[in-house]
Amino acid sequence: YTKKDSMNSIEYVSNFVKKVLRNYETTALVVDDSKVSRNAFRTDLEKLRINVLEAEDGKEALAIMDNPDNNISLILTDYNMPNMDGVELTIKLRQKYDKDVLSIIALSASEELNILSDFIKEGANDFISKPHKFEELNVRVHSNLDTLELFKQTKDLANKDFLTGSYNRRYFFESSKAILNKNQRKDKEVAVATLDIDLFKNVNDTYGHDVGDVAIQEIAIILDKTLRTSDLVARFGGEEYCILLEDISLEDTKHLFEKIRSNFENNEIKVDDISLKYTVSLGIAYGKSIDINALLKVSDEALYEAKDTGRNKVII
Ligand code: GH3
Ligand code: MG
Ligand code: MG
Ligand code: MG
Repeated sequence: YTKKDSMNSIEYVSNFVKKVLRNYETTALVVDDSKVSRNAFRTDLEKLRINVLEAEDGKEALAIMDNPDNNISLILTDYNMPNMDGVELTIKLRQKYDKDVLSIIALSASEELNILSDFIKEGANDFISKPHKFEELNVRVHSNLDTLELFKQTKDLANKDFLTGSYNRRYFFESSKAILNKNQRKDKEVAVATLDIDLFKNVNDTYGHDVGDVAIQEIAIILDKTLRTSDLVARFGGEEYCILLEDISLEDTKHLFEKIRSNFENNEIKVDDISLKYTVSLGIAYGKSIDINALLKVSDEALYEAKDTGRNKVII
């Protein structure tokens, strides 16, 4: 890491720490038929605190990639390997993983330099010549991880809401398509919920807009605690959230949203010396449908009924 003149030492240390933490969460896959070569890359990647998995050919590499638990964001691949060479592997990888989620670095001995243009043409991001120097590996790996991070930041800016960090309405509509398609194929029901804070204007009027903002942020926290990471949750506007659930029975849907409603009722938010409580109303649509707008219309009508009949309730 080189220190830029404009950076003070605290910024420098904090950037350094951020990179080390990022590397701890990064898993690289080294694909090479030579054990000696795999070891050489493993040793240096581990010096950078990056987790390393190994594959001795393209087929094994694809199998390791297929397991989402491995969560690989960086592949270093040799060219000459039995069964499937590195360029073929790159072609296969790019059919499934775009450059925003996976960086591919080609490894090549100098006599194979003509191979590099094939690698890049098929979607490799970068190359390192073999035998490698630690400093070259260091800078190329970090520049690739920086690019992946930039992609993630850009996607978050487009998909997430600034106040709460929750997904936004645009992302909800976009992601709901694949979920509804999948459940239509499986002939399964889905649940869509619209959640809205009760009498939220009172919170703003009594405590001010800043405290109101904290109350909205609390929705994200409570939903995060109660729902699965695979559930689609988005802030739709002001103090309104929408949720799309799959693989859930009608009974479990009722229980889950009743629990969420009571979690809000029993929750106390502390902002400085203010302590406040609020309730929410929920409208739920449950059934087989491929049309997100139709589902939202039903959940919205149920929400209005909940508001009309006293608030702090779930209508399904
Ligand atoms: P109801 O129980 O019928 O939902 O009553 P309500 O007062 O919650 O009514 P409504 O949903 O229409 O009010 C939403 C209020 O939320 C109005 C608006 O001032 C406020 N609001 C919208 N976005 C934000 C925000 O980002 N921050 C804060 N603090 N307030 C917001
Ligand atoms: Mg080889
Ligand atoms: Mg409201
Ligand atoms: Mg509202």
